[in-house]
Amino acid sequence: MGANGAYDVESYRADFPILSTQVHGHPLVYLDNAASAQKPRQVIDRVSEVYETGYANVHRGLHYLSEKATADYEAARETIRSYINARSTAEVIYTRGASEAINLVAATWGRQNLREGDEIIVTYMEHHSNIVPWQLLRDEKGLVLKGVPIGPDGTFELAAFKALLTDRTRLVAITHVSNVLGTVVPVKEVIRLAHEAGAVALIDGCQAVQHMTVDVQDLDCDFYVFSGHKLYGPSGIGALYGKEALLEKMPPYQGGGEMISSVTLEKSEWADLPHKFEAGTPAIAQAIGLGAAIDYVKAIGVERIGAHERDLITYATQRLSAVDGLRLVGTAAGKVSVVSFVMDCAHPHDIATIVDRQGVAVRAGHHCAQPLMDHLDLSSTARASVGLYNTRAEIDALADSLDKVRAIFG
Ligand code: C6P
Repeated sequence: MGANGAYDVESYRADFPILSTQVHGHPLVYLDNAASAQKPRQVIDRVSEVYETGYANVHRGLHYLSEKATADYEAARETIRSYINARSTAEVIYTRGASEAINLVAATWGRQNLREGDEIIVTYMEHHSNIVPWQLLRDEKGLVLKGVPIGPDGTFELAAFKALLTDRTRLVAITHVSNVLGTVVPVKEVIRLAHEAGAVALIDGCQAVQHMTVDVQDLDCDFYVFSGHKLYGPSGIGALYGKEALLEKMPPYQGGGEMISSVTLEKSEWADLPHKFEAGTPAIAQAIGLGAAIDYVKAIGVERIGAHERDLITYATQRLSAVDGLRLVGTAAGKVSVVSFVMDCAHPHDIATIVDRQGVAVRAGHHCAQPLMDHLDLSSTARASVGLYNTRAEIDALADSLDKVRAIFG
């Protein structure tokens, strides 16, 4: 494996034990990577190694294992910092995932800084995780939540976004990549415009960090969130990036061990960043596993992964467009990683069930993006989403299995 030379998909596939399993008597074709990616041997082994030779609670013990676990856990934080180019590890908060990271910002920065009448801008293609926390806060504080409409092909229109910015806009909370449409939002420009309007910008990078280089300093975002499990790491771990100056002023999210510097019954004082936001025993092995996952992705090169996936998406777009009665949902220029579609002969749930019988895993439903479904006048879609190990032959297997759907329902 190396960052130079040909993209050796077969050797990467060999790193993922699950890819050699069979489903319903067929080789597994895993095309549900946007929901959660599979794990390479390097991550599985690293997590096992932690439990077998290096596990104890972190930041608490003076014994060898606690010191080792703490060093490995903090080394993984440095790996995340370097991956997204944060200035300092003080700006990298471990969370359970993107959802918790957004809830953290809503409950701390949002509760502290937003007042009645203040406006938050999201888009119609947000995941529920980047809508519901703001609705909860809106209802508590009397805020206004506005949604940027999306073009019929899934394009993010900057003009529509600009039209919603006002002098009451305090927060712009926008996905980097849509989990349903694959649309890539020009977040750098969105952030610049948000700042120009005096607003803070939060970017949901759940569907971006595994497909493209993310440089939070270059983007100049105030907050950036992602989950480890879509980045080939364990579930139960993710990260919140926040600018240090903002994090410093924010109150803690949860109270408990680890997030304090001193406690009396009268009052408590908070630990320094990033620990102020990390109450309780954290997901230790998962964090170290996420570090291993990032090392794995970096060794291949995220830009090379992205190029491989773009080729697959172009190919899938061609193959699926040729399936009789199939309509693609989301065809914005420059889209990445997912292909959503509907068929005139079958409900998406039926599609997912039939293709599963051929060993092909896709997701069907509203994909936790109901406002988008309403916006596009759909109840659900089927969605194939690719990862670093998928192949054109697997896209062929999907297309062939869709012919079976047509044969059964058409
Ligand atoms: N989308 C999908 O199948 P969590 O569950 O916290 O790890 O991630 C939530 C989340 C937030 N933002 C975006 C853009 C997402 O895609 C997701 C998760 C999965 O599309 C599961 S619903």
